[in-house]
Amino acid sequence: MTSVTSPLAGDPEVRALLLDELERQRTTLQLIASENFTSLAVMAASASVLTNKYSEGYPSRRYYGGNTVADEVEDLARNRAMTLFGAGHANVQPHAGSPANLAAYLALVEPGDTVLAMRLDQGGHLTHGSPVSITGKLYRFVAYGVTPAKSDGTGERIDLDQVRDLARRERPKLIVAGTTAYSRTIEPGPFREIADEVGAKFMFDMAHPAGLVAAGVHPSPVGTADVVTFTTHKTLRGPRGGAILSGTELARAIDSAVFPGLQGGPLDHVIAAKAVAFAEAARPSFKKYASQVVANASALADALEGEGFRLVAGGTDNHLVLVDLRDFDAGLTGKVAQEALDRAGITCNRNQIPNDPRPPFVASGLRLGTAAETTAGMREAEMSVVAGLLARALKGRDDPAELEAVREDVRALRKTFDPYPEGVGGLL
Ligand code: DSN
Repeated sequence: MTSVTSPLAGDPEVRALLLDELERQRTTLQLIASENFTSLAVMAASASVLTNKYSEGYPSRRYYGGNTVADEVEDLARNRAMTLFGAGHANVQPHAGSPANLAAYLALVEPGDTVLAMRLDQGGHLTHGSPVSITGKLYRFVAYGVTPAKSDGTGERIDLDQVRDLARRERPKLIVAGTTAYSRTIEPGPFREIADEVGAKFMFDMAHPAGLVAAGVHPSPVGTADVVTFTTHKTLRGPRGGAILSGTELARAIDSAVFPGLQGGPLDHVIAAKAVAFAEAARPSFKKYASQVVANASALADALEGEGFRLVAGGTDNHLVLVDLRDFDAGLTGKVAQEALDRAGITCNRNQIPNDPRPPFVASGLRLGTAAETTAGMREAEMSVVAGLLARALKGRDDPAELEAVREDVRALRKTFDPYPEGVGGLL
């Protein structure tokens, strides 16, 4: 890692910071449900010469010259996305998930229209109409949530009766499904039926399960929803970015909502990296990976329950687990837990649980995901070890020696499951 040929040799300050981050990712556990470790191929494409190019517009319809290669790259990415998900149209230009969602709204509804979506503290996303998001200011969002918790774990599921009742009463123009902190399968069919009954369009934000959908281990909303938005960097294991799928009938509306409606020039280097990721996700090895992500989340859930944690929705069907910390320790907040775990080398994020009595900045839950550590090679057996380390760190959160001891154990575990055993090639 001290190669004198590093392209960053002339900027030792930035290089040192990037090496520190590489070291952090290699020596601590990455359990943030929306993160992953990309392949070196994805990383190389996103660090490529296409960062120099301006290509406002779409392939064959650009506002700048010199776009022959950019056109081919974007066509490749679009075609690979369409093939991977079985969609009639793909737009791969959104810079991230939030602009992808905003572009979908721009294409499907008018400012002031009513939209039905899941509330943030119930597992939804900021761009599903939170009052602090531009989406909540532009449109009239009405929120649905989950059913009450039940002691047998069958509660805290998306409340489809509430979705139907609200849809009948509010007559939304658009119904949004999709979550950021929901550990169960989301069937698109019932949403479609409700949308059809009230004459609404249906959008599915599959940012979290996109990789699971690509691999066939989560039901696909493509073909059922009018528009499907997603990010490429979570379970899909691509570069940071967003994308939108639809049928051909909405292609023009979606494309003009992304550009010129919302964005200027696309990030062509990231589009190249998206193309790489779509091809990687089409391989048989990715199906195995995605199944293992789900199996690992389930093993992590079981082990955490064994450590005395209550799991929201009683467990998981996907890549994430939402832990309610209150049964483990009534006085332990998500914020304190996240900070203690950081000191122990376990990276995750605090999260509100449904009907959380604490505000979002404090929260009563932790959200944990298995996409990244599965990429690093961990299996069910390691998930039990991870749950034990997590419980130890939280019990010993006021004891710096115990936190350091956990950190050492994490480091040792990480040596066997290193996401970048050879470093990151010539990139640093
Ligand atoms: N960052 C995404 C997540 O963590 O789920 C939401 O924006």
